[in-house]
Parts: sequence; structure tokens; C-alpha cells
Amino acid sequence: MSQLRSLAGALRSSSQWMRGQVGSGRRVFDPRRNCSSGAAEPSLAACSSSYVVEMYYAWLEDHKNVHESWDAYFRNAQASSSEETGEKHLSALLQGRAMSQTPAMSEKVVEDHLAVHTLIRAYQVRGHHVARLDPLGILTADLDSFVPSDLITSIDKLERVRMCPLLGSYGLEESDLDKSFQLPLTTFIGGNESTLPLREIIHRLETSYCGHTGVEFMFINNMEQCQWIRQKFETPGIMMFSDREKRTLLARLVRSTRFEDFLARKWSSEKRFGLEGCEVLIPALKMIIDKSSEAGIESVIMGMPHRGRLNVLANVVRKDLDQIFCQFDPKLEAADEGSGDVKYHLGMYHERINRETDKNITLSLMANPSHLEAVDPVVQGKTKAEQFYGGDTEGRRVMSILMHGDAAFAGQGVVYETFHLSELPSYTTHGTIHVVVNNQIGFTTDPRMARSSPYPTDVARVVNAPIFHVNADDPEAVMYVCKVAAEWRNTFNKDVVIDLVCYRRFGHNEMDEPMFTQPLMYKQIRKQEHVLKKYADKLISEGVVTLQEFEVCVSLYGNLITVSLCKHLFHSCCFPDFFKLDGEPKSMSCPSTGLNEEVLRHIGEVASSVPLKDFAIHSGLSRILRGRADMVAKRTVDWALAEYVAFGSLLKDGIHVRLSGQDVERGTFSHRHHVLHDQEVDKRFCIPMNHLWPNQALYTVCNSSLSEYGVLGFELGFAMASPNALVCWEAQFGDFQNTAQCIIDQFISAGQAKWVRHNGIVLLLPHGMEGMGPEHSSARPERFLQMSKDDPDRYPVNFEVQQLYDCNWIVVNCSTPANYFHVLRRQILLPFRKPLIIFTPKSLLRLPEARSSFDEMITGTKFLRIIPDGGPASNHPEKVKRVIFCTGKVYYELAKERKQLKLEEDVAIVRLEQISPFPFDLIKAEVEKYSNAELIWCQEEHKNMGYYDYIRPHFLTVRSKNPIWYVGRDPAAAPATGNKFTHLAELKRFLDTAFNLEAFKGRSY
Ligand SMILES: Cc1ncc(C[n+]2csc(CCOP(=O)(O)OP(=O)(O)O)c2C)c(N)n1
Repeated sequence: MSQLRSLAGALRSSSQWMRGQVGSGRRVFDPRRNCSSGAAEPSLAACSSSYVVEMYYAWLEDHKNVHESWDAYFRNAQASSSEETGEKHLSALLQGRAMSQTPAMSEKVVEDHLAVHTLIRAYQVRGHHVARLDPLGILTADLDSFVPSDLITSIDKLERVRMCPLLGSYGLEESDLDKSFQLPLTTFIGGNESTLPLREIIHRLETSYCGHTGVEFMFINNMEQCQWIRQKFETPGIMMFSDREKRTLLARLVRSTRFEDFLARKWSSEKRFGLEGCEVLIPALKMIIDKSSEAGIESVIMGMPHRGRLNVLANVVRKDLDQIFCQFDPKLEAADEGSGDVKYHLGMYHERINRETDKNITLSLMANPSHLEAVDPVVQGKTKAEQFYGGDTEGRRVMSILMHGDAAFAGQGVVYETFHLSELPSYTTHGTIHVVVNNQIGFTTDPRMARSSPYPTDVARVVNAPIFHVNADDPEAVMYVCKVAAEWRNTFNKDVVIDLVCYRRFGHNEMDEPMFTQPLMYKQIRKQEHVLKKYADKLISEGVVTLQEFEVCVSLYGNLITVSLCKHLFHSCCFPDFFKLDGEPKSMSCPSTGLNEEVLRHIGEVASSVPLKDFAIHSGLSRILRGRADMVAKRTVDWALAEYVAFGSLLKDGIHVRLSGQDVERGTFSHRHHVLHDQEVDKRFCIPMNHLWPNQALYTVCNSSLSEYGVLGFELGFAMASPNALVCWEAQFGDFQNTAQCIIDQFISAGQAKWVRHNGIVLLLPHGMEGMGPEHSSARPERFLQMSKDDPDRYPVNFEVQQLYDCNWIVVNCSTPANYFHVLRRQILLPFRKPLIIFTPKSLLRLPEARSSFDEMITGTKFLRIIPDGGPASNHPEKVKRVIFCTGKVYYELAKERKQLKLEEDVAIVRLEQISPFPFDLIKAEVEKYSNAELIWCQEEHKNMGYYDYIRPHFLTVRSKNPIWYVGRDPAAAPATGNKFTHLAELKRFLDTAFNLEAFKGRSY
């Protein structure tokens, strides 16, 4: 029992384990060197031998007395021992040494073993720091040339001067090098041997961890995963390739290298961001794809930056070479519509047979903007959608590969955001393989200026992804890590990173002079032999290929490229079944978006109920549901119910609805409650929307991580996969959408024009001046409107559907729940897809006036682009003195004020619901109807914000002789005041002006 007590004491004071005992004459284990903070195996972090002896006795009493890793250790040792009891046994298991003679001797044996185990662990944890990763041999991939002092390197050379002190720091001596030591269960270097001489242990560890591969994985807090990786890298001989595999690798390197050579010769002055210096990327990707195909993957979705993109398209995705070459010829035009994009941004997909597995595989490379890493979440969203629609719930058939540059991977925050989506239930793609083309430079910037972390890949550690650094000039090492990465992904369904440490043979692009900024590096690069030459020489010397075979391989690919030059033009179409064969919509009309009353009522009733039995909901929620039932009985809807009915009705028609964003399940404003939580049973919840109809489509509503850039990108990718889905992203407040500005500008606004891809994503942006301060008031309508491709000076010929087809996105601010309902449904009933930006309300969610009747939603009704005045003013339009045009929530403030002032005969209020594309036709009708009235544009936003700059020229086109006057807040720098009093004073001031019929008298425009 005393042993147990002391064991408990030892376990409690774990800090003491780590401290070592300097100056006591005993071996010193420096915790900073020997113990990792996230130690997965406490047994190896423990540093006191007497403690081990105590532990051993405790274990003898009951195996459960010790941590499982100690249990495994002692069991392992016991298995190789013939003795069964006491110290004698301990002595025996530690290689049969007679330690029983004196306690000091037995301690020494234990300590030596612990030292060896610590040494093994040191290689596993830090071996990558000394791995020879840089092909140029001038930089160290971890930015630190210091060799960790607990690693004994170059054992073969027996550098006595260096090695002996190191052995000493472990308490070992040179004479120990030829002694055999028991190997712990946490290493596989022994192969079939359970003991090895120390010299061989060090040699094997060096081979596994300090060669051309550096494996970073010991931070992973999962024992099984660590063991899996150790086994993959430590087992002797495991990295060998067959002759056939080597020949395949050589042929792939030939393709990759010759492709760049050809482009360089043919179009020497064209930018193409060649792959020279990392030609191994092509065989690397092909290896990942082969291995994934072998594991059952049928579709691989890839995202990558500029570098090597054409090569990947040609040699991995297998885009026809003539299609690539046509882009180099300025006289040749692609057949697609749109403004197009530079050649190194375009994507494509291709279904083909994988030659290694003989299985079908679809390879897609997503189009992307210059904005590095922006495509990462988009790829993930698209991958998730393909998994979802294909019923691939575990990512067994569809997967993604993301490629990165080293500078961008370290520098761009969206990488981190994307990693944080990787294991969230509604966002996971069940493991992505990341490949970093680490050419150790970012444009002209050295790594030391580009990041603070040792490696560019450290960001991946947040999700416990293993990181395989590899010298890209060792093609076989690269192939091996790719093989392991694919196996990892398909075994554990988790992310993994391959860091291809390479160089860039030329400048940032082909026009660039790298010697200005990296003279030494580029002197070395000029001397650097090409990887293809090095590998071909290696295989020739090994007798795997002959020189003649190699030359034939090179010339065959050269011929293939030349033949491809004579053709050109390419065409692409998205959503093939949704559009006609030529990519045009099947019609140019939109059916009524109204619904049969029965359907309205049914959905309303489900929205007011709890479909599961014995499900206890919160009493506050019961009240809300009763309120909904009451509305349904009265044939009315509020905002939340209108949305519910829109979603529910689409689900009935087999349209998948996905709503994602921060706190969307309940709704930031606690109005939605699409997920009910049982108040009695933890984690029991119910989504009534999925209980509407027997064969309905699935409704996905998911609270996202606290990210805009990443999550909006993800949803955009999700929406790319199918036209038969309503994919909505809601900002917590519209103000936060600018964190995702790149996705909005580069993809949502310009995506179709650049890449000929339709996308029907819906952005729900809570917007409105309600005294909540400058960061909770504005979704910045002015920015969306400025980017609308809607010519203010040209009066269109066709409205409604054609106008929508011609625009880049639709911008609306609905003032009634019914109109919100219609615009959501119209999004799906349109014969094409356009992004839809909706400024959604906050206070209107509960405003009694802001309710709609079923009458506005039944069959035959539709979305109203404007809502004309329906009151007394419209009965005598010629008498009306002023027409106030407005949009959104301010309507209710204006209507209230008008009523109070009894100006309902004199002032008409017209609501603009669809702001862009601008409903010229309907506005014109209103302007003509109130022919004697002056026109006012009233907005609650500041003058330099909101809608004014957009609507003013549009109104001029409608009626050039009389201008439209502005009423609203004055210009400002911040979107709203933070002072409640000022907010109300501003409101009062502009409402006063809006109804002061003399305000603009005598003023000229
Ligand atoms: C978000 C973003 N910022 C800046 C740039 C300009 N830029 C283009 S390439 C480049 C360097 C990228 O370096 P790295 O990620 O290492 O990739 P490499 O070009 O070396 O392959 C920069 C800064 C960009 N394209 N995107």
C-alpha cells in the first residue's frame, strides 16, 4: 500500500516528474527538451527512475493502478521475460541484466531504458527539424538551423565529439551504443525485433525521421492515430517502390516537366506561373488520386492557386491541351459568354478512367480568383454538397484536395477558418488533403518575413492534422508521403497536409527577375540540376529503365503536345440538365410563386407544433408556437412564418433547403426557432421542418462557426453543386458581411461573368437603423448596388425575367413577409440562377403592422417589385403633392408619421422592393400616375450610403425633367451613430422634412 500511496503522490505532483533533479548527481532530464507539453504518453514523459520502480510495484499489485501506457509497457516487458516476480522480474525484463544485486544498479538499468525511450520519442517529436527538406540545401524549412540538442545525428559517421556529449546528456555512454535495448510499443523501428542495439536504434530513427521526409504528428492527441503514423514511417523497408511504380513516376515527371518546357519555348513572353522547381506536384497529385480511387473515391474536387495550374489542368484533370493552348493565342476566343478570366484561374471537370485502378473518377478543378486561398471554403462547400446529394455521408466517394502556396497558407486567415469547418457536423467533408507548394518564397518575400511560425503549415495543427514535410527533389519520398496521406484521409477521415519543400526556378512569373531580391538563392537555383534529370539518372543507374527508354518517353510526350496545337476553342456549361444543351434557360418566364391555401395552412400548422411525442419545449417557445397557431387561424403570417412557409413549400417540391450562419437555428433575434430543444433530455432536438411531408426534401439548418469569409465561401460552393437547392447564408448582422468581402466581390458579384457558372445563393443580411450603433445597423446596400451590373442610363426593353437574367445579382429589401416569401420561392422557380441579396429586417420581425395575409400568398400571387400606395392618395393621384419613394423598414415610420400628420391624401408612399435590377417600368407608371407631385427619395441611411446614389440616375432615366429630392440622414463616415438620442433626433429630423411640403419649394436641383 505504501507503494500505491507514493504512486498517487507521484501522479499528483506531475510537475515534479518533469523537473528532473539537477545537481543531485542523478541524470538530468530537461523537461524543455525531453517532454512535450501535449504528451500523448505520460510514461515517456516521466523522468524519475525511483518513480518508475514504484510504479512497477504498484502495477504488480494491480495493473489498473497505473496509466494504460505504463501498463502496456510493463506487459510488453513481461512478455519477453521468463521470470514472474519482484525486482528480479524487473531486472529480467530490462534485458536480463542482473539488477537485483544492488538498488543502484537496478535503477541504472531502468534509467538507461527510459533514456532510450526518451531518445526515440525525441526523434518522433523533433526529427523533422533536422530532416534534409530543402532541395537547395540553403534554408531550413522550419526557419531554424539549430539542431535540437536531444537528437543524436550522423551516427554512421560516429562523430564522437558531437555525439558523446549528447549521449551523456541522456546519461548514456559510448559503450552503450552496442548494448541492446528493449523497444517500447510506441515504435516500429524494430520490425520483427523487440530489442535493438542503441547504434541501430539511432540509425533507424534517423532514416525514418531525418532523411528527406519530416513528419510532424506527435501533437495529435489520439494514440491510435500516432501509432498508425509511426508504423507508416518507421517500419523498416516500408518506403520501397517497385520498378513498375518507379517507371510510372518517371513518366509522370516527364509529362510535368515537358509541359512547362513546351509552354516556355512556345510562348516565352506569356505569364503562366510555371511549375518549374516543383514538377513533382503532378506525380504527387496523381498518386493521391490513384490511392484514393483504390479506396473507393469516385470524385475529387480540387482548389489551387496560380502556380502550376495549367500543368494540373493538362496532366491531372486532363483538360484537352488544345483548349489550354487556345488561351495563349489572343486571336482565339473561348466559346463561352462572359468577360472571361486569365488562363491560370479557369477550372473544369472531367470524368475519366483511372489507369491504375481501372475505375471511373471525376476530377474537378474549381475556378478561382487571384485572391489566394479564397477558393478553399468554396471547394469544401462544393465537396460537401456532392457528398450530400450523393448520399455519401462519410466522404467515402467524394473528397477534396486543396493546394496552397507557402506564403498564402501561412498568411491568409481564411485558411484557418476553413480548417475550423473541417470537423463541424454540417460542414465537414470528412478529410481534405492539403498540398503546399512550398517554394520558400512569396513573390519576392522571404519566409522569415512572411510568417512567425516555424513552418508555413503550422496552421493545420489546430485540427490535429498530421503534416508531412518532404524534399520535393526526392520524388520517391514525395510519392510515399502522398500515398500515406491518401491512406490517412481514407482511414481516419481527417485532414492531412503535405508540405512539398521545393524552389521556384524562375521569378514569381515568367517576366520577373528574381535576382533583384534573392541573389544567393537564385545563384544556387541556377546550379540546381532538374529533378527529372536526377531521377532519370537514378533509375538508369539502378537499371530500372534504360537511357533509350527514357528518351523515347520524353519524345513521345513532345509529339503529343505538338499535335494538340492545331485545334482550339472550348465550351463549358453548368447544371447540364437544368439548362438546354446550349446552356440557355429552358424558358424566359417564371410561374406564380403563390401557394394553394391548404399547403399554406399545413406548413403553418407544423410550424406551430412539436411533431415528436413526449418532447418538452421551453415555456417561452410554447408561447411563440401558440402565437403562430393563432396567426395561421387568422390567415396571417409574420416574417418568421413567411420564411417557414417558403422553405417548407420548396421542400415539398423536392428542393433541398440549407440555411447556414451564426445562430441561425434559433435566429439571432430569437424569431425563427427551427430547431427545438428538449428541456428534459440533453441533446434531444427536433426540426419540425423535416416533418412536413412523407417524401419531402431534407431541410438543413446549421449554426456555423463564427466566420463570415469561410462560411459564406462554403455555402457558395454548396450552391454550385445543384440548381435544385435553396442555399441561404445569413449574417448575424448585415454589418459583418464585409468580413466576407472577397467572396462577395470575387465570386458572387463577378463569378458568372468570369467563369460562366450560375449560382443561386441567397444572402440574408439583417439591416436597419434602430439605434444599435455603427456596427449593428448597415449591411451596406450601397456597395451591393454599386456592383450591380444594371445600367442606370438605359431603359430596358424587357422586364421581370429577362431583366433578372441580364443582371449579375438581385438586390431586394422586402417590406412585407409575403414579399419575402415570394422572393425566396421565385429564386427557385426562375429558369436560371442568380445570387439574391436580401436586406432583412430586425424590428419588423415583431411589428404587428408588418404582417401579411394568406391572400397575398395564395395561388396567382407573386413577388411585387414595387408596392404602390394603396391608400387615399392613390384614389386621387392628380391631387397628390408628393410621392415618397422608399425601401424597407423606413416605410413603416413614414406611414405612421403621415397618418399622425393626416397627410394621407397629399402624400403617396411607394415602396421599392426589388432595388436591382431596377423596375423602371413600374416606377415610370407610378411617376406618371402622380403627375403633379414632387418626387422624394427617403431613406434612413446616411446620404452617402444606402440607396440614394443608385436610385438617383435611375430616376433620371425614368423622368429627366423633374429630379428626385433626397430626404434622409446627412452624409457621414460611420454608418450609424452610437448615441440613442442622436439616432432619434436624426430620425425625427428627416421625417419632418419628408412631410414638410414646403421643404423643396423654390429650390433648384
Ligand atoms: C489575397 C492575395 N494577396 C496578395 C496577392 C498577390 N500575390 C500574388 S502571388 C503572391 C505570392 C504568393 O506566394 P506563395 O503563396 O508562396 O505562392 P507562390 O507564388 O510562391 O507559388 C502574392 C502576394 C494575391 N494574389 N492574393
